[in-house]
Amino acid sequence: MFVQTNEHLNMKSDQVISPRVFFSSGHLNGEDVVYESKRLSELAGLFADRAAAEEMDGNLPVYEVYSWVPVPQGTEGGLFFGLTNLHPGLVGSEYFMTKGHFHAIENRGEYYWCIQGEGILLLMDKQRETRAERMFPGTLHYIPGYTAHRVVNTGSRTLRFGACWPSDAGYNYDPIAADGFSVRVRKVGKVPVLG
Ligand code: S6P
Ligand code: ZN
Repeated sequence: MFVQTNEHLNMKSDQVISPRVFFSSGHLNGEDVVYESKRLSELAGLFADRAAAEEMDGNLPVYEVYSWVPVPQGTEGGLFFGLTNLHPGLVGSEYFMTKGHFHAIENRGEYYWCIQGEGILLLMDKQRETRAERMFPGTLHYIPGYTAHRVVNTGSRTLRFGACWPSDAGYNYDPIAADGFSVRVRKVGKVPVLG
């Protein structure tokens, strides 16, 4: 990786500081980057066919999340930056997906953008009305406040997407843990079907 140093810039080192966080297509590296890996064993309850999930290897990685947290969680006015790698796979006929969440401060919005792969972003409002947006490289998605968001990998390679959200948004997983989304995405024949 090419890193521009202060020497390249020919400036006094107290005028320009070197970047401390690096974004490459699959990783975030640097200060204040938090990494989390989600394995099938902790996600089994998301899938309609729980028995199928429990028959599979619980160590299977389903997705990894890198979050750059440059200010403490809960800071008003700041932003976080994330990168999620959601692997391809099926539990029964249902595609691998993220847990999905509302934000703890419900009115906080977010951007997602797709870097690699293909999938579906499910957006569910408080009345459980769900709409879906296709994701493929280059798509940009605005997630309004009061809207639960989940990504489903309908492709054959890792679906990679970026995210940017307010540092005081927080997470509320409880409504999804209790009732799920109102729409599931299943593979029927060779294609994804919502229902
Ligand atoms: C955070 C943002 C993403 C997700 C990540 C995993 O607001 O939406 O970084 O945390 O894609 O999804 P989930 O639903 O397991 O947190
Ligand atoms: Zn979010």
